[in-house]
Amino acid sequence: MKVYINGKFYSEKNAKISVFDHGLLYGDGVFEGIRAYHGRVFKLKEHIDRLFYSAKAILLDIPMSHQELMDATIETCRKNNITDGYIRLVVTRGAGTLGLNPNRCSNPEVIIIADTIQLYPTSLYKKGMEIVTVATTRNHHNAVNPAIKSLNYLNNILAKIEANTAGYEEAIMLNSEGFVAECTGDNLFIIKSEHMYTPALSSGALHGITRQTSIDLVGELGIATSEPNLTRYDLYNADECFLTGTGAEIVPVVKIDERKIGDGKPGSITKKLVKAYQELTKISGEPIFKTK
Ligand code: PXG
Repeated sequence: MKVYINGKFYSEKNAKISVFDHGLLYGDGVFEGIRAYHGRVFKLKEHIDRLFYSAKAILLDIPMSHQELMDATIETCRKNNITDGYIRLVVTRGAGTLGLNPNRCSNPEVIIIADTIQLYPTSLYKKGMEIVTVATTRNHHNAVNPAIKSLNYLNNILAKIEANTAGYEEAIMLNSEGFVAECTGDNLFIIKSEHMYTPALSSGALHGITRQTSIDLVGELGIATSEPNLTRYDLYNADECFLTGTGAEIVPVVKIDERKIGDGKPGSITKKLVKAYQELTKISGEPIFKTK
C-alpha cells in the first residue's frame, strides 16, 4: 500500500508522522471517509468541500486547493489500484509543542489512505439492525460542533462503547435537549405514513453526504422529507427506520430499545432506497482511471 503524505507517497511501513503532531496529542485536525465504487470516487467534490468547511471552522489552513486535493485523492486510488474501496483523508494541525497553542504548529499534515473496506455482513442488511439509545449526549454545538468532522471522536466512541457493552452494534445519541441527533457514525431516518423524517442538522447531526443522497433519492420516489425535532417516541412508532453513512451505506433498523419497528423487517421504502443507492454508485463519481 502507498500512503500519501504532503505530496509524496510512502510505503505503509514508512508512512509516519510526528508524535508531537497535535492531531495525535489533542485530536486537533479534520477528516473524511470516502468510498470508491466501480473505478469511481463517489461524491468526491462533496467530501472535499466538507473537509474544507471543517478545516475553516477550526481555523486550519489546508495548504492545497480543492482541485489539488481532489487530484491527490484520485492519484492515491490509482497508485493503489483501487476500484472499490474506502479512502481516509486526514488533515492534522501538524507537529507543535506539548502545549495546546495551535500557533506553535508548523505544517499541517495532509494524509490520504486508500484501502479496501471491511463491510458489515450481508445478513445484517437483510435482517436489519437492532440499536439502542445511550446515555452519552451528542456534543453541544457550542462545545465541539458535531458539524465539524474533527479528529476528536471521543463523544462518538463513548456512545459506541455503551452500545457495544449492551450487546448492540450502534447507538442512538440524543442532543442536550433530549431530541434525537444521530448514531455514532451514521445519520438516522424514519418513515411514517409515506413521509420521511430525519433530525435537522441543528440537532447535532453531521451534514452526512449519504443523508443528502438519501433525501434526494427518496424524493425521486415521490416521498418528501421533513426535519423536525424527533423524540424516541417518534422512532418507536415509525413504520420504517434506517441509518445512512459512507461506510455502512443504508442500514435497515428493525428494533430500537427493544421496540419492534413496523413489522420488524426492513421496510419497503428502505429497500427501494437501498436499490436506488446501489444503482447511483454504479454510474456516478469521479473516474480513477481516466481514458484519454
Ligand atoms: N454522522 C457521523 C458522526 C459520522 O461520523 C456520518 C454521520 C455519515 O456521514 P456520511 O457523509 O459518510 O454519509 C458519519 C460518517 C464508521 C465511520 O466507521 C463513519 C464516519 C467516520 C469514520 C468512521 O462508521 N463518518
